[in-house]
Formats: sequence, structure tokens, C-alpha cells
Amino acid sequence: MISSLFISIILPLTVGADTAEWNGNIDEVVVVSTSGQGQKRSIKGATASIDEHLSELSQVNLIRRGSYAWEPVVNNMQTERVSTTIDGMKIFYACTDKMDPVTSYVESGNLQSISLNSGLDGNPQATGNIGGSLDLKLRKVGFDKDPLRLSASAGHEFNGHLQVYGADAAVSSHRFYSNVGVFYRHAGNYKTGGGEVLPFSQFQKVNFFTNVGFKLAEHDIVEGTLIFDRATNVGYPALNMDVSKAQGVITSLSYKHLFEHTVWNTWETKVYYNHITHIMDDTKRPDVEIHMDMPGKSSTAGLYSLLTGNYKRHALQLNADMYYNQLFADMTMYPGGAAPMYMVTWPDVRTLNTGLSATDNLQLTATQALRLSAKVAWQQQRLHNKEGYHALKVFFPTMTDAYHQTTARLAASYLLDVKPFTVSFGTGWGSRAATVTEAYGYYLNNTFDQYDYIGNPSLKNESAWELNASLQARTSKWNMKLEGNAFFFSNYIIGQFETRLSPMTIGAEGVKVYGNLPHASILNVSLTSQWNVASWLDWNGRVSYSAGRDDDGSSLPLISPVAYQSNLTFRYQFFDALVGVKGNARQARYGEKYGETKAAAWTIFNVSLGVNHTISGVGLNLRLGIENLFDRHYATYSDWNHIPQKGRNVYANVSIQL
Ligand SMILES: [Cu+2]
Repeated sequence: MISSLFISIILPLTVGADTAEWNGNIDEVVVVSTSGQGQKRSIKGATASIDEHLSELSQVNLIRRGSYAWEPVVNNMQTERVSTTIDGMKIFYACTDKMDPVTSYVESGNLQSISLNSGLDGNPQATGNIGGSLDLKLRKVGFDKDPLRLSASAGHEFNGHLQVYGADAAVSSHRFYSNVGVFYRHAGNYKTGGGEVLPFSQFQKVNFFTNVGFKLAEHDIVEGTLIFDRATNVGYPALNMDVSKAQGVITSLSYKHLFEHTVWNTWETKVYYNHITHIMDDTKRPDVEIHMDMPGKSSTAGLYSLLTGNYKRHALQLNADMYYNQLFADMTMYPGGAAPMYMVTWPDVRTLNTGLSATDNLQLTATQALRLSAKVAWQQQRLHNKEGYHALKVFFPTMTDAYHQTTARLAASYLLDVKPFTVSFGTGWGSRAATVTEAYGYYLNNTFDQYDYIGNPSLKNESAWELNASLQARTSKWNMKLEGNAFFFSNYIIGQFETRLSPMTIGAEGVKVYGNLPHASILNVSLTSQWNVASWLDWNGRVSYSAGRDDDGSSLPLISPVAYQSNLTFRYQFFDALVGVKGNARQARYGEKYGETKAAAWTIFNVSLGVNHTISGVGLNLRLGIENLFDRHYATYSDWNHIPQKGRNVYANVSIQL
């Protein structure tokens, strides 16, 4: 099937989705758990965090401000240019400092898989996805499976004394199913290479999850989800503040009709609501000159309706969606001996967004396929907080308290499969509206370049053309793939120097206001290969190159240097062992103009040993490993303010399925 050809299996430990769901548009999938025997597909085993699962996707990098809540970067584009949805639900972070990417409000035990659509060809619910879209697929046991299945997992990492515990149950019958799970993580401060303790790298998290499904009739299904996730005492060693509480409540209810003997396959309509509370805390930091309270909250209500079908050689998806999001953040400063100072940093922005999307996977011949996708979205924004609105109006006297934007994306790709080669070409165009921070943020201190940032309500939509191509050659024993994509932006949104304003944060270098650059470009190229050397030995390797330029040819910040990794996997009966190396070259080009400092080259080695066995219906999965075997002291380009990574880390994880 041509649809499976769109799934590129990069690492031997990532496999394609095993659901019956049509997934022709997905570029890459990492399986977090399977509904079958409950085996997890991560190098670290059952207790790996979502961030660690995300790091297995070859197009994803992670910006790390501490041990917890890493920010996914897709095709070298951050949150602003990436859509993240949970089972198609929109959810927006509540921190003005990006401490809480939405992936931090779920736990890996909540998920079946994470799918990535690269570039402008997003999943149906995605908007603003120039770099790509991530959809976190929730774990659903489904109907007519084993009546009861229980699983439990526990993990310990010696560096930082990370403890992970999880337990979940799944019940299934012909008319009803349910998953219920609880998860807990706790970590102290970790040691960097050489043995020094990194203060404020601790965290704690609890998560409760349930999913239920009922059959109203043989072809009519109602499904519901509830996730409660609370992180407390989270340290951010790269920032000036920590988080005392980050809490998410995620709910949904959906109705699905399955068609028989028609063009249509499924029609699913989901309503959802989620609420996030984020409370920052600097009370544990020494030498705080001015103590600050900085809470933020985000709530989103939405719905989507997705119709899928097959007509002759077409596989179609039609989607309508709508969401209403409310974002508010403020800050109170307590200068010693003086009256507190209050300001609104996100002026209670209410966004109503409506979109229509269509995709068609067209099987032209047995060896050729064409894929087309399009989405158009209308957005209305209103600033409900008068104080925040008037503060911003001082800088933008002509601004109003309401804005409208229309955004769109179009993508087309062609695939030719002539054994042993597979060739693909694609192109697309898409636009995004400025984020709330970019349009209306007020004196948000960015510790990356030490500037205070002010939003700009008169920003134009950013847009980009994308070109992509790949060439894959494979036999039964080996597989090699060269792929690349390039994005050519117009009105690229980035902070620009504003020398007429003075900063508010003590120690800040100055003020930047978001603006549109006429042009910018981002290029990514990678070569991956896999070789099944013998029945007991696999080898895989990957090397990638990326570049980002602004309108005058200067390097954009946070673009990956040359990165490489290679693994040898040995298998014997139900044992496997892995020896891996990964690293980055020196960051030859870095965003000096944007306040970035150069990251040094690094190489680390990892080893692990796994046992994966089922004895009389009881599945056992054991994983022992050492990360950063030689205790190298290093920081990657995406470690915020070059906070060092973990030194040598010995871990042991176990999971049992009944
Ligand atoms: Cu925060």
C-alpha cells in the first residue's frame, strides 16, 4: 500500500502506527505503547518521558530549560510555527516564558503514539503549522479485546534519583471499553558530567487518565476522555524562576458513526474543553532582587467534525473545526520597601478560530501516488483586559482591541515507488497569524538574549513556501534515505531591537519589539541508513545538516548544527543490547545577531540491555542502561543558556502486563 510508504521508519525502535485508521499523511510515528501486548518502543523502555519519546522522531529537536517540559522543535522551528494537538484537540500553553509546552500536560502512559506531519502538510486540525504538526494519540483499548488487562511500571534513574511509577487497567467488551491510569514522577537535582550538582533541576508530577467508549448501536460509538495532570516544584536551571504548579485538565466527548457500503468510512464529531493553570515561583532562589508573582492561565473550548471516505482511487478527509481560547497572564513585582508594581503581560486575549480542511490521497497507479491537502482558517481576537490593552496602546496608539486574521495552507506531494527506489517531491504554501506573545505580549523577559520583548499588534501574517524531496533505496537487508526540505519565508516574525525603549527587568540588555522580516529561509537535509547485518545484529546511522538565514544573510538562532547518531542493536532470543553514539559538530554558524552564543561540539555514548518476555500470559519488560557512559560534561545548542546535560546516568526500568 502506498499509504504505508509515507511512513518513514527511521530508527529500528520506531514503527508505523498499527491502527486501522487511515494514516497516509503521516511522515513519522513514534509508538509510545501498543494496545496489544503493551510493549513500549523507546530506547529507555516503559518509563521514558514524552520528551524522550519525542526525541526519537528524527525531525524533532528539544529545547531544554531544565529536566522537565522540553519544547519540541520541528524542522528547526519552535512552538510558534508548530501545531501540537492531543487527539485533534487544540490546547495552548499558559506560560509567557514557554516553560510549559502542551506536551508537558500529558504523560507517556496516556498515549498510544505520537505522529508527526512534516512541514505544511498538517493533520486536519492543525493551524499555523509551517514547521510541522504533532498529534498525540491517546491510548484507547477499543472494543472486543481482552476483557481485562493490567499493567504496572516502575523506573529509577540514579542520576537525580528520578523515580517513575505507573499503573493502568484496560477493560473491553463488545459494547464498552475503558482505560484508567495513574502515573507519578519525582526527580531531585541531577549531576552534570564531572559530578557537579545542577541546582533547580528537580521536578514532580502526578497524572490521572481515563478513556471510555460505548457502542450506542453497532455503528455508533461515543467516546470520552479525562486527563488531570499536575506538576509541582519544577526547577528551571536555565531561567530565573521555577514553577510551583502547572496543572492541566483535559476533557473531550466524541460521537463516531461508522458507515457501511458507502463512499464514507467514518464521521467523528468531538467537543472538548481544557484548562491550564501555571504558577511561577522565585521564592526558593537566592539573591532575588525583586520578588515576582507571575501566574498564567489558558482555557480552550472547541469542536471538530471529521469525515473520511474512499472513492475510486481517492482517500478523502474533510474536517471542520472551531475553538475558542482565552489567555491571560500578569505579573506583580515586590520591590523591597516600595509598593508592589502590577502589570498585565497577556491582556486576556480571546481567540475564536474556525477552519475547514480537506485532504486527498490519490493512488494514481500501482507505483505512483499524489497527495493534496488544504486548509483555510478565520480568526477573531479580542483583548478583554482594559489595563493590558491601554498599556500596549501607549506604544501602538493606532491599535484597537479587536483583530481578524485569515490564514491558509496548501500542500501537494508526489510519490513514485519503483523497486528498490522510492522518490518523492512536494511543495506547499502556508501562513500563520502572530501568537499572543508576538502580537500582544508586554515586557516579557527572554533569558536567551537578555532582552525584554514587547508584542506588536500590527504584525502581518507570516507565510512560507516549502519545497521537499526524498530519495530512498532499499532491499530486504538495508535501507538508505536522503531527504531534505527548504522553507522560504515572507514576513518572518522575530524580535527586533528597539533602542528608544528601556527595559523593565533588572540586568536586561534592552528591549525588542516583534516585527516582520521581509525574508528568511530554513533548510534541513538528512541521510539515514539501516542495515540488517545479521539476524542478530542491526546497525543504523543518521547525519543531518540544517541552516537558517534572515533577510541580510545572518544566521537565525536555535538552528541545529551538524548532528549525527549511530546505534548497533544485538538480539538474542528475548534479550537485546544496544550500543549507541550521538553528537553534534561545533555550531559553526549561530545566531550571533540574535544573542545566541556558540555551542561546542560533543559526543556521548549510551548502552542498554533489555529483556522482553511473556511467560504464561504475563509480559515482562526490563531495561537497564547507562546514558552518557563516559560522564562527558556537555551542553547542546538547544540547551537554554547552555545549561549542562546530565552526566553519567544509570537507569533501570521494569514493566509488567497481566
Ligand atoms: Cu512560566
